[in-house]
Amino acid sequence: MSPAAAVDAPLDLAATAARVRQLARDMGFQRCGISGVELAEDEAFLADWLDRGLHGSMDWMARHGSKRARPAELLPGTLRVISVGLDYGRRDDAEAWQTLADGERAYVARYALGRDYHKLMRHRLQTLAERIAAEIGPFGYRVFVDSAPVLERALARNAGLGWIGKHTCLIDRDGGSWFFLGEIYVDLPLPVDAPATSHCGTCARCIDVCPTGAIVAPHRLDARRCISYLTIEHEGAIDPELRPLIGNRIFGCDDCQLVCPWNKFARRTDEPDFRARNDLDTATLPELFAWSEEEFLRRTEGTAIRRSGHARWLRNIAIALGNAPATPAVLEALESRRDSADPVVRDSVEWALDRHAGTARPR
Ligand code: B12
Ligand code: SF4
Repeated sequence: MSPAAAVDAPLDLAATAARVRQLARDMGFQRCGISGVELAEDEAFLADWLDRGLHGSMDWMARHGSKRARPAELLPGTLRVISVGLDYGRRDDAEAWQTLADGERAYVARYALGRDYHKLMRHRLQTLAERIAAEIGPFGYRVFVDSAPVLERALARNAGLGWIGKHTCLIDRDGGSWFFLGEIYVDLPLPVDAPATSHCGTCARCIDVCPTGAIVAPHRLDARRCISYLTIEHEGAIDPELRPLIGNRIFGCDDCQLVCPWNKFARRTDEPDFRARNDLDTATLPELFAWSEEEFLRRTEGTAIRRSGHARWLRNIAIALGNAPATPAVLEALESRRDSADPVVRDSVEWALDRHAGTARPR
């Protein structure tokens, strides 16, 4: 990182911070705040989480040592972090619950229905940083959107964007938790915001609703049980004991956020890129199970779903079909993939058919 450039007059840091917030709003970010780089308590929590193995097979969470909790180790010279939040809320909770209750339909997490947020946000953050530089002169910075070892929620909490709820998502009292996070690490000693304080109180709805009991204590998530991890991050077969609990969630999970009372205050995004593609908010399991690999790649281009690949997509849908009512369409869909070339898909299909055996399928 190059040092902050010398400018003719000394930089008015308070005015710069105010401009940063204004420019962030102009770029479409609903939230913006500034924090320092001190994360010692969070670092200890992260180390404990990793020691307990709660990250499962996400080895990349452990790989970067202390960099994740020490911004200046990731980018030398970093003094402050500008955190931004971008809404993806849809205000369709009733429809989401209806989908979850309809075993033949597929539930895709709200965040993944539209375009992948990573590129969109990174591009906007880069433009934001360039605009700041155009106004104050060159300075050292780098933008991140879940692209490097960054403790995004802790930084955003310290920047006043919200508090870390018992489900571990960041919640803003004015807008709930349906928003993505991104950051700009900067070498400017900008004035910092006050951290947000917690407003969860005694509410434990997220812990109680979690289908797999993944929130093992307030603020402690066992990723190995989380449906989001199982359907998106986990490779290979899913633990048969957890399969029935997954229901029709084929990519990610939102239950802990859907029950959160603070999401009553969430706004509906008007971001066209976040509109559902391929009717993923209304699709049925047999429809999605019929996608060939070529169709999967074409239809999911530019979305977060594409990265996890066709085989995992089929594995997840096969499990959901095993949890669905044994209708002819469900059974036919499963039969159609009994000879899948992928052993994990085949295993999931057999498991699903076994579940239906005795109900409708003569075996
Ligand atoms: C790994 C990861 C996952 C994993 C693990 C989740 C987890 N809770 O860690 C899995 C795959 C399960 C996952 C799922 C989801 N994720 Co995710 N995920 C991440 C990622 C890459 C890292 C998170 C991390 O650092 N985990 C490490 C653990 C230790 O962190 P933690 O549990 O939050 O603990 C921290 C605090 O709670 C705190 N803490 C807790 N208790 C206490 C007590 C004290 C005293 C103190 C001081 C601190 C403290 O210490 C820790 C460090 O800050 C971030 C992006 C990023 N780079 O940060 C996105 C991110 C967190 N995910 C995001 C999203 C949207 C999701 C899902 C909603 C997607 C979905 N619908 O399926 C789910 C939500 C599940 C859930 N309940 O968390 C968003 C969250 C936005 C928000 N408003 O919070 C992020 C920030 C990505 C982004 N750029 O927007 N995710
Ligand atoms: S995302 Fe789903 S499985 Fe994961 S903690 Fe929340 S409710 Fe539980």
